[in-house]
Amino acid sequence: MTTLHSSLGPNPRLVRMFLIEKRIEEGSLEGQVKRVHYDIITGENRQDESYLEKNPLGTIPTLELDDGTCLTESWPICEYIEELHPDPNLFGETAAERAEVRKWARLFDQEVVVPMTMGFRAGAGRPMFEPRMSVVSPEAGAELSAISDEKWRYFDTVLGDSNHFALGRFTFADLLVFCFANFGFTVGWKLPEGTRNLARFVDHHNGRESAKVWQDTE
Ligand SMILES: N[C@@H](CCC(=O)N[C@@H](CS)C(=O)NCC(=O)O)C(=O)O
Repeated sequence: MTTLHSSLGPNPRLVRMFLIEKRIEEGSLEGQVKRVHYDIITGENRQDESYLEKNPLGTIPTLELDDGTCLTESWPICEYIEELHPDPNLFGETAAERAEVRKWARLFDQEVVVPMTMGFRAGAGRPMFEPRMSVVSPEAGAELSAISDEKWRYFDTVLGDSNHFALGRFTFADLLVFCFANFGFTVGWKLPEGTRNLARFVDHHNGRESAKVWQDTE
């Protein structure tokens, strides 16, 4: 059986939401995917030797296939799932559509996710992350958080009246943005002032069945 090594946090929750959108939720469809939980607050993911063999970086998630192959990095894991389960389509039907979805996902990943997560690790997340990795100074962290907020504003503008970043329908790009907004909410961040389109977008997608993963305690 395929195993999803999972935890708190936006990356495993992105994959979990993706599986649910594909209706491959744990326990359904003959239990296609089993979920194993790690406590990332205590750093269990970086202490468990058997997990480090699956993912030497120690980060979560990892998707372990039946034959023992371990896939890491949330976005490629989602693309792998899409290839095996093309319906409902979440990355685009044609090469041009996929380029459009990946464009928004890539922009968001680089422009928002990188400064937001680095800013978090240097600020509120410092006690958890400083023993695990290089973390920038609190001042640099505050600057990165401000840069990320500026980019959230850009995403608010490009979203406009729509609830979708690409193709006029729900795609991986929406899922990525939704997960990182929710990650922010869980660590006391708020949408930057004036980002009404994003507030409406989050509210809209909160209605999805898959969004319930954000109510879990694990
Ligand atoms: N680029 C990776 C990031 C994975 C990542 O940073 N996961 C977080 C949880 S959202 C984690 O493992 N945090 C605990 C740690 O780094 O020890 C991905 O896309 O999966």
